[in-house]
Amino acid sequence: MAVYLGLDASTQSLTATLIEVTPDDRHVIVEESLVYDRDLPAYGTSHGVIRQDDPAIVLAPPVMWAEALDRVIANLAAAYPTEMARLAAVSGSAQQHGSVYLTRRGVARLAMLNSRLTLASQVAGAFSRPLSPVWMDSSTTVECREIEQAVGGAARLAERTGAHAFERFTGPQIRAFAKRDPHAYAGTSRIHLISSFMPSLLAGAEAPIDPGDGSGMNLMDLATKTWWNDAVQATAPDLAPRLPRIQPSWTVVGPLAPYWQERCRLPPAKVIAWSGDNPCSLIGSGLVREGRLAISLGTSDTAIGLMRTLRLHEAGIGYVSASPTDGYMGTTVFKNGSLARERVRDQYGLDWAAFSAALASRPPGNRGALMLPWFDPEITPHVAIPGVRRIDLDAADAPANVRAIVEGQMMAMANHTRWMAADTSVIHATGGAAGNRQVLQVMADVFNAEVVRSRARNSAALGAALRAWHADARAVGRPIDWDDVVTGFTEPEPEWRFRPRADAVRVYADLRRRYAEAEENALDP
Ligand code: XUL
Repeated sequence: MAVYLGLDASTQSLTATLIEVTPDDRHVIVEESLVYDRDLPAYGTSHGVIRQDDPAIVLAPPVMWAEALDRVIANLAAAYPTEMARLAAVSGSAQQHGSVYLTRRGVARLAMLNSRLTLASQVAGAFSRPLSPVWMDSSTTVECREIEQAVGGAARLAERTGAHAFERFTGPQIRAFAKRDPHAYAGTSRIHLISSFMPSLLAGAEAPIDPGDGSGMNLMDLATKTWWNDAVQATAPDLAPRLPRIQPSWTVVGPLAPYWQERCRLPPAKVIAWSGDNPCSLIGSGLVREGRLAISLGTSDTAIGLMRTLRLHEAGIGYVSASPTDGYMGTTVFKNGSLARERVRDQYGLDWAAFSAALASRPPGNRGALMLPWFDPEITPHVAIPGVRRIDLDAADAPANVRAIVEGQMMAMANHTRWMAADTSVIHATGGAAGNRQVLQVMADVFNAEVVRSRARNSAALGAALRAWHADARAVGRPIDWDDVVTGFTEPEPEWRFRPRADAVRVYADLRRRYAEAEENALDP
């Protein structure tokens, strides 16, 4: 009877999912979250991030993530002592692309954690950059073009790394840091992804980057899963020695550091390499075979799907990663996800129940009213200067605006994800807004696909727990295949199935074309 822990360090919270696996039963013991704004207010974040006057710059304190880890593990150990005593392995998932900059002494500190002191107090001085850029940062357009040019063009960068240069990707972020603060860059000994920094804290030793999250850097050769020298050279001076190793997603980094064993009375459980939230979500949604899409409605709205053979998007809308199950996965990200829905909710003084009622009170197609929901700079399509556009939509009409944002988000997703999946007859919805039946019906009608809801509230944390189990089984010489790993955990909930309605599908077939035109006009006025 083994217990596995999956952690998800997302934009706004740290979630833990604890699972138990026995020969004839497998189940989730508990899923719980620490919310940065609410539970760690001293860091002054809003929705987990720190913004500046420039809307393109979005940062977060890495010491906050360390404190969150300390608290979540201590809480679990206190609340579930018998289960945590049987912990066999722990893995995790993290918001993608964000980077953590350690000094030489900071790296050394990882191996010397003292269990009588808090983790935050010990790592507070470890960073050459006290605020990390996260995936919402879009301040590196210049660096994107410089890197593309230096490697022989955007198409060549995409062929080798899976993506054109994107502002949030780690390579352009590192380049911007090296240019803006060369002194602090010179004092940086190691640059981790959030997904390699967190397991380094757990193991008390430097963890590798896995190919799934490594694909989100514009630095990794997708075919060989090694650093691509041309991109490394093009990004920043002397970058190679500052990068961690890339190792398979099932790598055992080491046992839990003495810090955790002594402080929380935990066994020497295996620390497994972490990955990005989207690669972990793929597993937590049960998408271990090609042909379906999963859509996560979270801080970002993100569509993901497994790909057996590499298919790139020519215009560089989405990108392709190595999947932690092997093979590839496509990803298309929309930055204006849950925060944009919340902006509309708050603007009209609604709560979520009133938001749903307003959504249901308007017909599919919203009588032709459209919204391009670009509250923040948008990733898909690329919008540098934010600004909401309303077409045939009265800004004072609350229900019309509610319907318009949900329909706009779904139409943008349907239009921009056609490149990813051969068959989108079934979509697995996850994330906070997947708890809203009205929203899922709009998704079904717009995509003309059946929408099912994944059972896990947090599919990334569940995917991380399942990866911990898979890696542990592999390490002890009893490998299990992915179909087996996800069985019993990821089957959709029977009462949460939404079939497309023929009348609405017809309305949206037309409206999706109008939406695409409206987007083009707005982008190219
Ligand atoms: C993926 C991306 C987002 C973050 C959100 O490319 O930027 O989905 O991973 O946590």
